[in-house]
Amino acid sequence: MERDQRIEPRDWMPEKYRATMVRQIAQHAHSEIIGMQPEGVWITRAPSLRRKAILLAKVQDEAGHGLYLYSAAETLGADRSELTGKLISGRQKYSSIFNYPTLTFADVGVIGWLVDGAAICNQVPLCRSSYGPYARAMIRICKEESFHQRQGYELLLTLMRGTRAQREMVQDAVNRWWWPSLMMFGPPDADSTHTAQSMAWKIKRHTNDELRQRFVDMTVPQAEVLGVTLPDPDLRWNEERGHHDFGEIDWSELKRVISGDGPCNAERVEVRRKAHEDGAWVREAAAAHAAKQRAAEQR
Ligand code: FAQ
Repeated sequence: MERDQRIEPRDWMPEKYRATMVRQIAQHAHSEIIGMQPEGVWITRAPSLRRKAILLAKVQDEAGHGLYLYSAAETLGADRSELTGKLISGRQKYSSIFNYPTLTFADVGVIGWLVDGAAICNQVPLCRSSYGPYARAMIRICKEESFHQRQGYELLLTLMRGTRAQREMVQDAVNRWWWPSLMMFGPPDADSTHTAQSMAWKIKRHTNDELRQRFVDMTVPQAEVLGVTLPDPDLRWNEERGHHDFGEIDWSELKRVISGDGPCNAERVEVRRKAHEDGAWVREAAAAHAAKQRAAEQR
């Protein structure tokens, strides 16, 4: 680790390193798959063909990221169906952010701007994560997330040039998504169970608080260009620190949402469970086809 070498699937690694990587990659994959839901429900209600095509492409990308990440977890010996089972039974987590509802089409723009913005901030350093397959997956994923972030910002710019009602819709969405976006980076460093070990193993390259600060600094000027107010009266530039100060995050809300009691947790998991069950025949058909192919090859 000290030599900053990449760990590859066949290399020796401490069992705890393997378990940590499976946990993080699985949580990340689950987040991508569950993360299709809040925006997915707007595909049929997109205001134009162009917006529908863009949103469809974005949600498909998220499915791709999820499958890509499950493959990375499989290189560590994890079993994909077991991981899905753990998600559905609540034994594995996914990002807190996807437990909030999308009330208007402006939410689609704000998810692109803030949620994908936070995801990029967190994931660009993960391109240098010590586990090879994960780090390489991050390169492609970050490129696509960057397109997602831009489409969200462009959507919001368009709405902000529209009517007063449209501008109010954007501001309302920003008000609802700002604090949950800051929570995406995880608990404060002092309360983070895994940061010290994951930093030592170079899985994580920055702490939760460092990345959260980077996100705030990056987002404030973007909010100014957009013409929206970030809902934090304590948000101001601190000349001495060279960073923005910001208000106290409601950590009890993050704890509640992570432990399953957010506004949409039950619905998100239920939709996933039903999709998995409805897809059983596809998995059975694929397995039967593969068995037939194998039998034909042996003849
Ligand atoms: N939500 O000790 P730490 C996306 C858990 S982006 C839920 O600090 P760690 C793209 C944590 O797992 C979102 N749980 O943990 C997209 C641990 O629980 P455990 C996904 C959280 O791992 C955009 C406990 O709290 N991105 O999907 C959260 O060192 C738009 C203690 O925390 C990734 O997963 C949370 N916010 O740091 C898709 C990035 N925060 O397992 C669709 C990769 C913490 O002990 C639409 N992951 N927890 O029971 C990471 O970088 C890290 O895992 C952190 C957490 C930074 C998330």
